[in-house]
Amino acid sequence: MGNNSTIGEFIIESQNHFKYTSGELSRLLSSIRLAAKVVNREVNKAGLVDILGAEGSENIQGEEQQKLDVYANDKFIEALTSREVVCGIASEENDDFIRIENGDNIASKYVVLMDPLDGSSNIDVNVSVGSIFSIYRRVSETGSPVVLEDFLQPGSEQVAAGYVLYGSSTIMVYTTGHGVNGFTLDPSIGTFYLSHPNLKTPDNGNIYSINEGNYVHFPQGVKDYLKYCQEEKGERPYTSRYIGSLVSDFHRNMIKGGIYIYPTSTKAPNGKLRLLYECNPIAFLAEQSGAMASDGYQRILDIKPEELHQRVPFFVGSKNMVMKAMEFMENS
Ligand code: P6P
Repeated sequence: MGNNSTIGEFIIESQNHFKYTSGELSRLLSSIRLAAKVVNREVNKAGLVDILGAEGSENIQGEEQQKLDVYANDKFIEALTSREVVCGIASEENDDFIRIENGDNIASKYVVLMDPLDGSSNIDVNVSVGSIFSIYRRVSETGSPVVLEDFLQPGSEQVAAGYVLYGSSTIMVYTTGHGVNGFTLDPSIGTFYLSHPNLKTPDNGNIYSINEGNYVHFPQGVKDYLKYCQEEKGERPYTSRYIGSLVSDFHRNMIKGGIYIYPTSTKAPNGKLRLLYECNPIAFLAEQSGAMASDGYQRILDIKPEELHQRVPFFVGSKNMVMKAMEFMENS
């Protein structure tokens, strides 16, 4: 595909990567694209909420003003449901998974897991936030109501995964297992254009992203790795960049090289990030861009999930940096 192709053209073109495709995955990705535009519009005017009506009051459409993560959740569910392309959805915002059984949805073969607005607490201070999604084929019988097992698949079974980053510009980055491509929104016409074809993470980098405020609570291996990054070797070899928004930190590290770590700590014995709709989709993108994703000891995509909202420690980014961090974890 040439540059300036739209995401719509790209999705259709890529359809021939899949044998016997019914176009269902293309329609699914297109519904995510639509939801991304709707959420983008609200995120970009979030600062005006106090002028337009704070949460709990009515907005100019007479609808009750919602918290943006609830709004984003509703819009993604609405877009996915109306296109009749998914039979089940699991979301960070919902305790249990949702069966989608209206119309042809129940006959669909895909389930979607998502964090509709990760890092939403950053919105009040105008820091970038992101939506993260992960797509699987259901494992239970087509046409029957989805079951928990459909959502508890290892990340290696993902059919597609991606994120939307609402940053200085809005970009949708996704993979269907054939590399990673980024599409930047031209808000003046509401179209995503191919801006980052075939994204590759540099094998090495000099950026580490971690909340050093938790240093005293980190495992020894993480402390040792940070000291390795900070020790003087002539000029300072590394720099620390931590936005507090996983999608933003991951996106920068994918382009520039770097490592993001959210380890276990005494405050978060299993880490903070969720395996199913944060770590697995980001890990799929990482591996498809030539990077690595681990829980400090094993490949994230090999972990067999036990529950919907389970947390895992997360080391993701440039291959040689993740391997070095894993070395320190192994030897601590
Ligand atoms: P902390 C946002 O809440 C998030 O899930 C990630 O986007 C971000 O990297 C991390 O948590 C920040 O967590 O504990 O450092 O504030």
